[in-house]
Amino acid sequence: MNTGPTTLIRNGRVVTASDDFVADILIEGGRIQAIAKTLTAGPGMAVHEAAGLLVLPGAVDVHTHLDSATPTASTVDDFAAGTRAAAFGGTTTVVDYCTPPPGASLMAGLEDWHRRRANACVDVGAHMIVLDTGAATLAEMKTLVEREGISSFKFFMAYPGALMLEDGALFNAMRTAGALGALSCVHAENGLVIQSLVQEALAQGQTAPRFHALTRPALLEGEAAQRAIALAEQAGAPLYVVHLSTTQALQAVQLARRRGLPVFAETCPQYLLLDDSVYEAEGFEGAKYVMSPPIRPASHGAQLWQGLQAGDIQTVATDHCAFTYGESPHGMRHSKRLGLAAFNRIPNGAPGLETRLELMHDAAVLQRGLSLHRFVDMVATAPARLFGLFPRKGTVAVGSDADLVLFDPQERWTVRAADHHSLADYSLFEGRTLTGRVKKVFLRGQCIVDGSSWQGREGMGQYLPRGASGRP
Ligand code: DUC
Ligand code: ZN
Ligand code: ZN
Repeated sequence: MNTGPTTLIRNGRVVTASDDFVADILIEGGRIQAIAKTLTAGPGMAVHEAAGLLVLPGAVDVHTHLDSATPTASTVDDFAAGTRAAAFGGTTTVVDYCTPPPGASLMAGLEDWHRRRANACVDVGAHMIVLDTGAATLAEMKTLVEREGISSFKFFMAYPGALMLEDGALFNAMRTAGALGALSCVHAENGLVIQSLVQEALAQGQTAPRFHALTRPALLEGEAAQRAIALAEQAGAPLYVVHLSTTQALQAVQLARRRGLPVFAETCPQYLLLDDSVYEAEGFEGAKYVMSPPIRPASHGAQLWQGLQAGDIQTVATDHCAFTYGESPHGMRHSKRLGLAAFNRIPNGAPGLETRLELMHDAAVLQRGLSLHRFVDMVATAPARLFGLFPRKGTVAVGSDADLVLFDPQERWTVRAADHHSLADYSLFEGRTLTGRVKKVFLRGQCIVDGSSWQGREGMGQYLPRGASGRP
């Protein structure tokens, strides 16, 4: 039950995936109560003037890894730090990947995830990563969907011996997910061939960060995406390709969609806005960009923009999986320096939660002429719809949660990691000047960000049980 103050947001330009109008918004009990040309402020109401600002739905990031550990490394952002960073960037809903510890059941993994997410500052849901397809695991998938509101699963086609499902298991997992009305999310890279290339590179003494990218070629993402699509078609399951980064994978998705298959794709700002020259940086600097899939040659980014424009890529998420570059003050376990001796030991992942909305406004709307509607759709509405959160999240409508962003479309500013709230000590976009800035953020009617002032609270984020996923 939300008992937030009655609030009036006045004279803002409300932009959703389909509408654009100037109005007042009345918020009561954490929900949008009324939207009208003119609403009158009552006694004791908090009034926020939004003339000249866009009023956007709180953004929805459906790909994060907060407080997430592997045997050798842990992400530096826990739920408190990561979701505070999200809020400052206008993201009020996060769907995070729950990785069950090796040997643990999915339910045990979920319990542990709930313990870790308890200090979240924005609302959070979970996808479950499935590492085996024994009968007990398949039965747990059903419980997760029907009882716990977890309606999407991630399957890895990479990392043999650790996370990868071989094709038979992948097919079984997809069939189970599809029958439950859940969405199968795949990490599409051919893990076995990559393993060979990595071993070969290391044997030749090729240990620098750039070999991470060279041993994960684009072709192997395309092949895996194609295979995932074939297996999902055979399983009768909708499919969502996460962090899609290549022309080849995009073409596979486009072909499937033209055939009418329920295949969806997500990309991330780093694949749209950076190119593989980042790996030529001095010394160990390239480690900042070690993530999987890696940053690709520029021609791929150009194709991804076309895919977004054409609607073949539906969502832009971050894959926020933050490590520090330096060792202090958070310690070696959180640092890219774990891989100083060899690229395959560099923790995989990068920060991004705080900058997605502003980067995409600048790059998509101002630089490439995509509409404001399309921008809102890719960062908020489409992810909410695909992952069973709409219309509670992802739009501005009477009855929806009052998760709102007041956005100045004209303010110019420069990205600096030093100004960020993530505990990561670098940004992939350091020094980039953007136009458009988040000014105020409301979570269920409570103003949690006011300029540079934090007004939220750890633990105020609620768990979001989700409905059926995989329906656009
Ligand atoms: N895949 C992800 O989605 N995130 C981090 C690393 C990876 O391989
Ligand atoms: Zn992945
Ligand atoms: Zn990820």
